[in-house]
Amino acid sequence: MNAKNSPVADPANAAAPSGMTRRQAIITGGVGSILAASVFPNLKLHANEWSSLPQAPSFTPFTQALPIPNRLGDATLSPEPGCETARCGSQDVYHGIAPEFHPTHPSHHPDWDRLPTKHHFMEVNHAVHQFVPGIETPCLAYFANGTTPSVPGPTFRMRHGQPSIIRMKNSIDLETSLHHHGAHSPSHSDGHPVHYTFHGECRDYYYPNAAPRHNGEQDLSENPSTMWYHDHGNDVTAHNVAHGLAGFSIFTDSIEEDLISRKVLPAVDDASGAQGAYDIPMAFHDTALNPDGTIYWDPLNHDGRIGNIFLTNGVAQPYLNVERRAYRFRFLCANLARVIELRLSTGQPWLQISNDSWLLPKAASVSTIRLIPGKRADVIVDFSRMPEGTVLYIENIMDQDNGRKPNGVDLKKRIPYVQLRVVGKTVQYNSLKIGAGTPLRPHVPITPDEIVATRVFVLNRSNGAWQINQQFYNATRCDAQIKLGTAERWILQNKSGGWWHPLHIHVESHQIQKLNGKAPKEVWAAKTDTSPLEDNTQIEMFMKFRTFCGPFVFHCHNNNHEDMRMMKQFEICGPDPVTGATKPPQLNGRFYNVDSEVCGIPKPDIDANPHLFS
Ligand SMILES: [Cu+2]
Repeated sequence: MNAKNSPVADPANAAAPSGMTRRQAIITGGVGSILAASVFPNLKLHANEWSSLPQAPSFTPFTQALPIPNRLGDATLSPEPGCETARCGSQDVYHGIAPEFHPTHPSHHPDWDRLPTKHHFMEVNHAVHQFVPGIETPCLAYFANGTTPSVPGPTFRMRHGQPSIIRMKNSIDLETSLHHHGAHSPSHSDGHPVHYTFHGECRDYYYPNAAPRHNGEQDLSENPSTMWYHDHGNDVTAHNVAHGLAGFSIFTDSIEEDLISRKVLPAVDDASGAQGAYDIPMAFHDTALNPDGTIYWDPLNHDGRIGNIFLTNGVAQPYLNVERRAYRFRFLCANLARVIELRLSTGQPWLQISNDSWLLPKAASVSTIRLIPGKRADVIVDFSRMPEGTVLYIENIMDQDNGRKPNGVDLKKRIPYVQLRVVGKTVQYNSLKIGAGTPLRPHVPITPDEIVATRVFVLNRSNGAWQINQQFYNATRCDAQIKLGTAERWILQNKSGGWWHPLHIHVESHQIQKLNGKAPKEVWAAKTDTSPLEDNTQIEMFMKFRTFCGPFVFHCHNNNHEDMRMMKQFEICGPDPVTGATKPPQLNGRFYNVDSEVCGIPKPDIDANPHLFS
């Protein structure tokens, strides 16, 4: 085992608030403990989270094959989405469906329905999974159509022009909200933290899978490639993600299909429709286990959870057999707080082809790839010149031992995450026609003359928790009212005293203009959805807000920081159909009430989220 094993410190014996033992707090888990922790924000129990972790169990790494999550299959949904008995408040689908689902809605464009809508079903429930070989660990998982649960969950497959509906049923005792990270989705379907479901409730997530419109035309430069989904429940995101609620979402369109047909990229699917053999998603996630095999979870840790077991697709340090040809790897950093910097153990550079959801304008050769929590990068790796029997590793060379920030790149502390074994005698030179500089997805820059507003957001720390502009997140407050169809300049400053914050903005990509006053490096210069707010960093970005009205959030993607209030809500406001003036923010349920009158949809169809806004 190559992981660093620290001395065991029994978390049950550490200090606890209000007479409660730490063990009681941990056993309580979930919402109860988080609320207890919120009452004592000044507790500083975790100056060094790493040293308080249970010792990692010993096992032999690279004995388990890298699992590839199954594709989320189609389902027959009954009742039909949007029908009488699938309305908000109904027994069947308590939260109904986005108003944009209805063809009479002003945002619903006819070309959304070019292909028939796909229906899917997933349930969140308890499961048991072997993160470490031989150790049965209780966790949470997404169950697809009654099949065996997997961690990560089943991979969404979506295509431009083909809407998808995922009916999500919550069968656990914490609230859940499904966030489709990097997607351009209606507010109702975006996984806003207060659009949650309780135990026994269903919500229909409607994804038009349409590109935003730019000057009236669909902007295909905005179509995504590699997204992911994860839980975003209010206050419990970190808990739910740490316990298994995350998965991949892979999107294709005509541009991507053209690249595949010209052999610039490998096929996404194999002949059976399963994940292609040369297109491999890899979700990296660090965890820690208690001696009894349960997931170590400290609800009082507001700094950011760091683990000492390194999972790829839910398995600690697996291996992957690769043929002597080129592969596409889709990397996802699904850690809560750990920043990783990936390199090949041979020192061979990566050919990076995407940043977050979007293919780059041109493929770029990079020696390492730094991924902050929430971030993705796709790469091409060519094994054709490696002899059969070669063994190499995807390794993390970023050292980090607490939730504050990494210590820096340290080759002496590198940790191999995945072992790659080159197999087969057939050499397939030039299996892909791609190299540094190969054009991929065209990029449409937002220009300064399009900007109608500038906003400044300052990230800061207060009483052991996290603020933006000296405010804790409040779901009933609109922090930015944005006019539909406009572009804005946002300036984000990290003044939180030496902490790093991966900053994720929902619903639209953002285009970094300056990072600490300088132009960003090539692979960051087009589109991104999660930006690195390192200590004392300032990022200036342009964003355009299109298609969907309603409330969305942006937040730190260190999920513990996010739950401890480093989040803000913005609302995209459309024109009043009578006066033409921009409607003021209505927030959550009330917004949909107003809009339902506009488009003629009966009010019971909409989501008033009565738990919070009765
Ligand atoms: Cu943060």
